[in-house]
Amino acid sequence: MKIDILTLFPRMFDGFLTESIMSRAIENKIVEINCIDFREFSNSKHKKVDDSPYGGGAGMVLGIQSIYDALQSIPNYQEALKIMVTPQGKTFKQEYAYEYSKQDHIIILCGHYEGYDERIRELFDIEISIGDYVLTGGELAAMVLTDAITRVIPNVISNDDSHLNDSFSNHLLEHPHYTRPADFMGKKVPEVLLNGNHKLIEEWRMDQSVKRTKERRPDLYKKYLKTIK
Ligand code: 6GU
Repeated sequence: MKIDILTLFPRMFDGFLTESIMSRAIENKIVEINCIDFREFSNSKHKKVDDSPYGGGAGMVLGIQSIYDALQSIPNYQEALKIMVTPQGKTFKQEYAYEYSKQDHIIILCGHYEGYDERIRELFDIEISIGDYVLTGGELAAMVLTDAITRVIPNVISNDDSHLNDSFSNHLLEHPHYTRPADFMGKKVPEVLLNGNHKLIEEWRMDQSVKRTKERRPDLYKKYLKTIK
């Protein structure tokens, strides 16, 4: 899979792309990720990408020209799934991560400034937000999408398909986990995990998952109940 990220701040992605699971997925050629600084495509003398809004008002508006030209420079951009990240988009969820992970090519546009020229929207297939809060720019949102999509591509996480039991994949939060020591300054690991009875352990884990979900995420719990009826 190839992911092209259109951004004015490509260096924000340096750490993200050079550490941990992302860097391994890139090294193993499972994903190829390019950050494209669309300022370089600006026609204006000073590489301006924004301008004041028609009709007046405060702030600046990201113009269409540099983004249009940057998009055109990407081979086969017509075939790619083109995502614009914006707080006005549909809220991203795990389900979309799975769906988008099946694509061969994704292009993500990160915005900044007050807003985009409305005509930019027409160049993209979907608009995605990562939640109900406002970020200074779309870069973190693009990283969130890239990370969530990449990790569910087969062979990215080594003990493969471990993500199939992730929270949200089955509408349940994960059960608690423990590792050594069994007793840390009097804080003990639940007895059931120490006795090696795998059937009991599975039952306990499922129980904990359901209990946690009910307490912490009643919205998810409702969805879960529907799956078992
Ligand atoms: Cl995609 N962009 C910005 N600037 N803020 C956000 C967001 C995106 N998603 C949630 N907040």
